[in-house]
Amino acid sequence: MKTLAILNGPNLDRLGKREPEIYGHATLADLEARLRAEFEGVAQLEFFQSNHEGEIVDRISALADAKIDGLVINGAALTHTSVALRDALAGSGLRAVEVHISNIYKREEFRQKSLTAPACVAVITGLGLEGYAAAIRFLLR
Ligand code: CA2
Repeated sequence: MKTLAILNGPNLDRLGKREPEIYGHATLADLEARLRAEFEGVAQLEFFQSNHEGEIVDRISALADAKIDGLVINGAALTHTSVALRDALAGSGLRAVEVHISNIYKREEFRQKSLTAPACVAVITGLGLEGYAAAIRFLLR
């Protein structure tokens, strides 16, 4: 069975608690439960969320050393700012799919640039939480 990691960046622990008009009503725990149910017996899923850039960088390094089969990453605001996150992804050798719940291209200009996308094989943006499942399906192919 393949092992995939799902990494979520800053403030995504607040999912479902504020701004439902942008991010919906489901919480991060709901997302994890949905994905575990959908991929039970198909993939081993490891979930990690942090509000701290360095912790996410450290986790990517550990996942690279563990040679997992792929990574789904919603870097949240770090997507638009973090060279460290981009370098961690690029140096990891992992197949990563970047996911955004909202369509970043319909939002403020500062969200329309992703520093991390060039270090990923694909970007899914605007499919809501379904984007995570779509990314996992792709990585399992
Ligand atoms: O659309 C996405 O998934 C984003 O990655 C979400 C980030 C944002 O900075 C990106 O531009 C796009 C924000 C995550 C914060 O999510 C919250 C959810 C509920 C309440 C507060 C924050």
